[in-house]
Order: sequence, then structure tokens, then C-alpha cells
Amino acid sequence: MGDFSGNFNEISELLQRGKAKDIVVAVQKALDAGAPPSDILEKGLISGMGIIGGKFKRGEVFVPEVLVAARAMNHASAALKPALTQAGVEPVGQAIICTVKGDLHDIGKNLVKMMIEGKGIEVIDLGVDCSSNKIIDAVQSSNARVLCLSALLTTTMLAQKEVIDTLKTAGLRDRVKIMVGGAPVTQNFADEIGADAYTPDAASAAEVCRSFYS
Ligand code: B1M
Repeated sequence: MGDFSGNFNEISELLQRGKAKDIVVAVQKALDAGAPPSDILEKGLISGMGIIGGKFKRGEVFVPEVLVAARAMNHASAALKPALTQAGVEPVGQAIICTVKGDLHDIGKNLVKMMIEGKGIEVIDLGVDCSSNKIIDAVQSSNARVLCLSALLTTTMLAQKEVIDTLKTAGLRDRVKIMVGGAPVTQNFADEIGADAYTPDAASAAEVCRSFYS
């Protein structure tokens, strides 16, 4: 283990410039130097994505730049995965995860999935833009005890309510604990729509998800 100066700027900048290959090297370098994986994630990757988000909002960068940053994020997350998740954890059960209807953002969902898998839970990933019917089918045909819904847009967070209402109508609401999250989602909103849990980040989502299997 070497020395890491704690400078996560290089990782943040490589992410913002969408340098998928270079960022994997930088992440590995930071890990080898003893940087905590959670710091690499928060102070390097998520911080860089936040800067891109701000620039996007101000019209300083556009969708193509955000897409290459997203691609770099996915490569870097994959490189971090072994360090972030505990190896050899006994399997405890299944969970379902997706991004809701109308929403294509999957970076947060993928991080939540990765952390939950690290707790020994098998995750059925339904992908993005996922309709209530597809979710209902998965609840019916699996043994999942937890359903995780991610939404990144103020418009699509309402689809989380739609999923819960559809499950109620189908008589399936009590089959699963429902967890909601994503940047615009709050504890108040989760309470309003009748979700079982809200968590602000991937690490706490994994903790809470695991607690439903004890
Ligand atoms: Co989008 N986008 N985007 N975008 N995009 C946002 C969300 C936005 C805030 C940017 C901005 O204006 N500042 C804004 C939303 C505004 C709003 O609704 N309030 C926005 C917009 C407007 C749009 C479009 C409409 C733009 C357009 O086309 N005009 C469009 C919509 C497409 C659609 O979904 N239908 C769009 C498109 C895109 C891209 C495709 C280019 C790309 C997504 C690529 C991809 O995901 N594969 C993209 C990106 C990358 C962003 C930003 C820059 C980054 C999102 C991200 O990945 N963050 C984002 C700005 C920002 O967030 N600052 C933005 C990093 C990620 C780790 O964080 O996903 O929040 P996050 O996940 C966190 C927590 O929220 C939590 O854990 C994670 C970390 O620990 N979490 C959960 C997430 N899900 C959870 C579930 C849980 C628990 C916790 O339990 C189940």
C-alpha cells in the first residue's frame, strides 16, 4: 500500500472530461495508494458528476458531454466494485431494482445495486424506463422481498407513487418492502406515497435493504 495525498481532483476531472480508460487507471492508483473506496466514490466520482450537473444546468455543457461523463462513471464504478463490496458474503435473498417509467438515469441505480449485492442480496435489475406492469410481473415471478425504485427527475418521481398504487390494486403491496431514492426524492415524499423506506445514498440504501432480511 502506497501513499495517497487525498487529492481526488484528478479523478473528478477525468470524469468530467469523460476519460473512461484513464479514470480506471486513476481509480486503481488511488486504491493501491490506500485511499478509502468510499472517498474515491464520494469525493472523486460523485463530486465530479455534480460539477458536470451544474455546468449542464447553466448551459455550459450539453447532453453529449454528460453522456461521456456517465460512461466514464460506469467504468470507474466497475473498477471500484470489488473494493466497495464485501466478497464472499452468504446469499440472503432477492431484491428488484429499476429506474421508473420515463426516466433514463441509471448511474445512481447501478451504484445502489452494486452496494446491495455487496450485502449478499441477489439483485434483479429491470433497467431504466420501467413500467408498473413490468415491475408487477417481476414481483409476481420472483421471491424478491424488497423493491427498489430510483427516480432522478421531478416529473418521474411521481411514477414511484404510480408503482405503489398499481401494486395495491393488484393485491401485491404486502409482498415487498418498497424503497425509494434519487436526487429529487425526500423522506416526506416517501411517506406521502406510502413507501417503506427512503435513503439518500447507495451505502445507506444497502444497509436498510439488508435490514429487511433479518
Ligand atoms: Co439528466 N438531469 N437529464 N442526464 N442528469 C439531471 C437529473 C438534472 C438535475 C440536471 C440539471 O438540470 N442540473 C436534471 C433534472 C431536473 C429536475 O427534474 N429537477 C436533468 C435533466 C433535465 C435531464 C433531461 C430532461 C435533459 C434533456 O434531455 N433536456 C434528460 C432526461 C432523460 C430522461 O431520463 N428521460 C436527461 C438526460 C441525461 C443523460 C442521459 C445525458 C445522463 C444520464 C446518463 C445515465 O444515467 N446513464 C444525465 C445525467 C448524467 C445527469 C446528471 C448530470 C447526473 C446524474 C447522476 O448520475 N448523478 C444530473 C445532475 C445532477 O445530479 N447533479 C442530471 C450521480 C449519481 C451517483 O447520483 O443518480 O442522484 P444519483 O444517485 C445517488 C442518490 O440519488 C442515491 O444514491 C446515489 C449515490 O449514492 N439514489 C438512491 C439513487 N437512486 C436511489 C434509489 C434508492 C436509494 C438511493 O433506493 C431505491
